[in-house]
Amino acid sequence: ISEEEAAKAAAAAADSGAPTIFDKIIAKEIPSSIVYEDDEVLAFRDISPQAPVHVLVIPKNRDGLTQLGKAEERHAEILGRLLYAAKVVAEKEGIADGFRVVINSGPSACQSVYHLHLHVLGGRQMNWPPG
Ligand code: IU
Repeated sequence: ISEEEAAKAAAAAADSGAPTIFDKIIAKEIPSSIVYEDDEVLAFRDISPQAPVHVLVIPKNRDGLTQLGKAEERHAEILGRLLYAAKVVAEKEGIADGFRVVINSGPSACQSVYHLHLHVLGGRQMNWPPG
């Protein structure tokens, strides 16, 4: 499908709280290209990369974090770990001197998978404003 169709589909996706494909990636039932992993965090290459480096950083235990907009104070620690893992990923990928971290939260931000994830993007000039 085209980029526009993908964006429309993402905008229409809803936060149902149902399990997502990321659970299968965490369980390694679906293969992924893992860049970094620890007890709480998994980072793997996005299947549809938007830059030479495009890695998703996710909590292994979603624990209600379907989207950033649903975060509660008890999530503060894992949110910090995810952000720190993004920096570790950037270093591992050789883009620590310039990279972008994006979180799409909710339909109007075109979130399509309702398991909180950070996009780590780099390896090219990133432009501003984002689309
Ligand atoms: P979004 O922020 O929810 O729109 O991002 C979801 C991302 O998950 C998007 O960039 C997809 O390409 C990516 N992705 C993936 O890497 N593997 C998958 O099996 C699926 C989506 I579904």
